[in-house]
Amino acid sequence: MNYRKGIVIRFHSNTLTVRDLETHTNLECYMPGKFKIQKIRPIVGDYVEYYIEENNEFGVIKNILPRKNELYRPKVANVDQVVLVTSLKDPKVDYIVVDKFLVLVEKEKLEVVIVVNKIDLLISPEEKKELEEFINIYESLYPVIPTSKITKENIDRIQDVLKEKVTTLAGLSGVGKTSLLNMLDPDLKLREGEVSPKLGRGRHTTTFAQLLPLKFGGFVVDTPGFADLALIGIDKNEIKHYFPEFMPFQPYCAFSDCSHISEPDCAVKIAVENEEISYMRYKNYCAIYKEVEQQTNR
Ligand SMILES: Nc1nc2c(ncn2[C@@H]2O[C@H](COP(=O)(O)OP(=O)(O)OP(=O)(O)O)[C@@H](O)[C@H]2O)c(=O)[nH]1
Ligand SMILES: [Mg+2]
Ligand SMILES: [Zn+2]
Repeated sequence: MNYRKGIVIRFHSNTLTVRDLETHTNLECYMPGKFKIQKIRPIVGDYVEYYIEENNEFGVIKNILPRKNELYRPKVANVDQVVLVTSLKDPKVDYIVVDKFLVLVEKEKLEVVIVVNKIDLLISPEEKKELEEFINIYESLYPVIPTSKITKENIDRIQDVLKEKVTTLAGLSGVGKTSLLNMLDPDLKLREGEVSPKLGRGRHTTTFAQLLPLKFGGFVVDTPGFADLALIGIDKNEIKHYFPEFMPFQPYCAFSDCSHISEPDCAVKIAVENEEISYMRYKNYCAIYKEVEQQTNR
C-alpha cells in the first residue's frame, strides 16, 4: 500500500480535511474506528499518513505522525512559531497582557514575533512616543514589527515571517489579526470585525481554529481573540525563567533561588535600578508573580 503524507487543516462532524504535502490539494478523510479505541484523535496541524480508497473520493487516515508540540488554546499541533499581534490604540492593549502572553509562549518554548498593528492611529507626539517606547522595551527580546492595514507598512516583513512555517496568530480581540491575513492573501476572504466603540475592544469575530494555507507557502491559524489571559498550570517560581532578560543577572543574586521580589542583594532588582532591565517589564513580572500566587493560595 502506498501511503500519502498530509497535514490536517480542518474538522467537520465526521471527516477532516487533509492537505497533501506533495500535491497541495485538499481531500476529505475519515478515521477508521481504531483511532477512537486507542484514544488518539488527530488535531489540526497533525501530519498524517493516509490512502485513497479505490473508487472512492475519500481518504482514510492510516497513521498520525509524532507531534513536535501541541498547543492547547487553540488546539493545534506542530506549531513553528506564534505571532503576537497587539496595538497601542483601539484597543489599547496593556503591557501586562503582552507580558502574560510572552510568559505562556516562553513556557511552551515557542518562537515568537511581536506585531504592533494599527500604527496609523498613532498621530499625536505622545502616541508616537509610546510606540517608540514599546519598540525599545521589546525589540531587544523579540523581533518587533510595526504594521498598519491603512499604510501597509511592513506587510512584506510579515510575509517573510510566515513563509513556509506553521504559525499561530494570537492577540486580544480587535487588534487586527484577521485583517493582516486578508492583506497578505486576499484570497482567504476572512471575516473582519469592527471594534465596538463602547467597549474599545473587538467582538470576537473569529470563532474556530483551522489551518489556512498561505499562497506563498506555510499555514496560519487565525485564532479568535481573547479578552484577557488566564495563567493556568503555571508555578510562581518558574515565571522568572520566562523573562529572558533576567538570565544574565540571576547568578549574581545573593540567594540562588531568588524570586527577585523581596530578597536582599538581588542582582535583578539592581539591574532594574540601573535601567539595564526595563522597569515596566519588572513591574509586570511582580504583578504576574502575585497573581499566580493568589490563584494557588485560593
Ligand atoms: N486603523 C486601523 N484599523 C485596523 C487596522 N487593522 C485592522 N483594523 C480594523 O480593526 C477592526 C478589527 O480587525 P480584525 O482583523 O477583525 O481583528 P481581530 O484581531 O481578527 O479580532 P478577533 O477576530 O475578534 O480576535 C476592523 O474594523 C479592522 O478594519 C489597522 O492597521 N489600522
Ligand atoms: Mg479575527
Ligand atoms: Zn534576585
